[in-house]
Parts: sequence; structure tokens; C-alpha cells
Amino acid sequence: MYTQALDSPGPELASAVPAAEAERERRFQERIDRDEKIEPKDWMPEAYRQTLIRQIAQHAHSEIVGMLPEGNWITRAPSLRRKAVLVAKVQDEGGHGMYLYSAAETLGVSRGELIGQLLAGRAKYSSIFNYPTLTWADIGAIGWLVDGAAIMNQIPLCRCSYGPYARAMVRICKEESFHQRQGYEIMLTLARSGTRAQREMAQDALNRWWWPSLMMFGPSDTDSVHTAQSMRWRIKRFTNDELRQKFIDATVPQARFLGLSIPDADLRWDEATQHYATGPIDWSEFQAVLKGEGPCNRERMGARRAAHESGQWVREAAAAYADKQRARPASGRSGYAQAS
Ligand code: BYC
Repeated sequence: MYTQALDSPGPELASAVPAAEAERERRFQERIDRDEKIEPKDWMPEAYRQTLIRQIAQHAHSEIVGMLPEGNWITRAPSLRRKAVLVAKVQDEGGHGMYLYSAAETLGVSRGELIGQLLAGRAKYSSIFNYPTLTWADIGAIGWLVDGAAIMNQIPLCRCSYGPYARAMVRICKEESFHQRQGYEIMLTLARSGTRAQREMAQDALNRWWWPSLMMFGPSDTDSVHTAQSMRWRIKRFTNDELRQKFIDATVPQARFLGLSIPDADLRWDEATQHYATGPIDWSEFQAVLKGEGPCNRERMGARRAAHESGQWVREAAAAYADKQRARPASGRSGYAQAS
């Protein structure tokens, strides 16, 4: 009883606590509105922290799972140059995952915990990586469309209110831009100077990747649960539909230049809005992929789990080495100090 009485604030204090909390939140929002960056040691509302952990972790997982569809083609790339470029791209994606897990760690969650959630099937990653890469043209389409969509979504994240995430995005966007160009260059080679079979392969890849790429931007604004609050906190700077439209407007002329057709009978330029209008997106497909029923969800998670298990000895060896280094410093450091 006595202890409980000490733990719970009296009636006067109880009303002061929410008031103090509201005042902190008001000051926090003022900082956001002034476009100040929020840094890891700054006070932040718990919901802001949780929103960032959710988004950054999903983003990190997407980069890691996103290595799989393209990794599938490293051994089959049509030339040494293509192979070297693809290896570098997939390696960049691994690096992006690592920067993003590090950014999430500044919010008080460990990389191990986040990876555990992914492997247990409790975390989301981008829907786009649950589609198969059937031909070499798919590698071109991924670079052109998937990385193109990623850039459209991620450039505004360089101005995200949370400092570590915004800074990680600057480097990521530079690399994504190179990835997009290498994809478009593959499509150019196939569609503009390739054989008839290669042009058909490029068209087939566009047919299969177009709609899933539009879905990458997330549900329509009317169904997006997080957008309004994330915009107030300046984590997001544009809504899902705004970014999707920017991507469509940029990509349709690129498809024309390739001589390929966008697989949408309703696609037309709208003079009134000065934007391309498209046919409806099949959101039931998106929901099915999110539920784990996409063409490759099981395969992707199976590959991640197998990679994690077969890497167990590497983690153990690294930990043993780190322990050994920690046990050694007395002699190591004094030796260094004496020598210098
Ligand atoms: N796939 O309220 P909403 C890459 C979820 S990697 C799966 O609009 P939010 C690349 C959403 O998480 C590309 N789930 O959410 C790598 C939420 O679920 P929960 C990854 C999706 O967060 C390798 C629910 O639907 N990019 O570029 O305001 C090779 C409601 O959505 C998807 C990023 O992660 C989806 N497509 O907006 C090549 C960028 N969309 O958490 C390329 C950072 C939505 O409530 N993330 N959901 O269970 C973002 O910008 C935002 O999180 C999103 C969604 C725009 C994706």
C-alpha cells in the first residue's frame, strides 16, 4: 500500500504529468515545423520513435530481401561486365540494409532483434520482392522501374525529420540513381538494339513489373493508415499517391523512348491535370502479397532463413574474435604505448 502510494502521483501531480507531456509534444512539433533535425538523444514522443523503427526496419529488410531476386542472375549475367555491375549493385543493397539497421539502432532497438522479427515472419518488407525474375530483362526492369520507384520515394526521405535516417538516405539515393541507370541501359540495349526476341523479352518484363512497381508506393491515400501523422512529423514529405503519380509521369516517356508499351489500356495524358491518368490498381493482389501469398514470399523467407542459419558460424567466429581482442588490450595497448 505504502509503496503504491509513493509510486502513483497525487491528484495534483497526476494532472500536471499529462500537461507536461503535452507541453513537450508541442515543443517537439515546433522543432519539426521549423525543419530542425531530431537527433537520437533528443526527447521524442514514443509514437514518433515507434513509427520510425517500423519504417526504417521495413526499409532495411526490403534492401536485404531485395538482394535475392537479382542475386539469382549473378551467375547467369550475359557478360563479364554485366556480372561485375550486378555484383556491385547487389553488394550496395546489402550496404543499404546495414546503414538502415544502424539508423534504427539509434532509436534503441538492436539489429539482432529486427532480423529476428523478419525471420519469424513478423516484419514487413517491400511487396515488390515477392515476384520472380524469370529472364535477364527482369534485371533491366528492376533497375529501371523498382529502383526508379525507390528513388522517387527516397529522395524526399533525405529531408526526413530524423537526422540519422535522413543522412543515411543521402548516400543510398546516390547509389540508387546509379542502379536505376544501369537498369535503363539494359532495357535500352534489349529494346533499341536487340533482336526481335530480345525486344519481346523487354516488353514481357515491363508487362510483369509495371503494376507491382506502382504498388510499391503503398496503399492509396484513402487507405493509408500512417501517412497523415507521418506527414505532420515530416517523416514523409509526400503522400503515397503523390509519389506514385510523379513516378508514372516520369516513367511513361521513358517507356516510349524504349519503344515499349505500358500494359494499361486506360493510360492517357490528362490535359486538365497535366498528369497521366491510369487504369485502376488491383489492390487485392497487393493485399495478397502482404499476407504472404505472393508468387515468391515463401521462397524469399526460406532463402533468408537458410542464409541466416548457414552464417551462424561466421557470427560465432566474429564474436569469439571480438572476445579475444577484448581480453588482450592490457598487453596490446601497453606494447603500442611503449612503442610510440
Ligand atoms: N510493401 O499507411 P501506409 C528498395 C504497408 S527497397 C509492403 O501507407 P507508410 C530496393 C505499411 O508498411 C524499397 N508493405 O504506410 C531494394 C503499413 O503496414 P504496417 C523499400 C507495404 O509507412 C533492393 C501498411 O502497408 N522502400 O528500394 O506510411 C533493390 C499501410 O501503409 C507497402 C522503403 O521502405 C509495400 N510496398 O507508407 C532495389 C521506403 N506499402 O507497418 C530497390 C521507406 C505499404 O502498418 N518506406 N505497406 O503493418 C516508406 O516510404 C513508407 O513506409 C511506405 C508506406 C511508402 C512504403
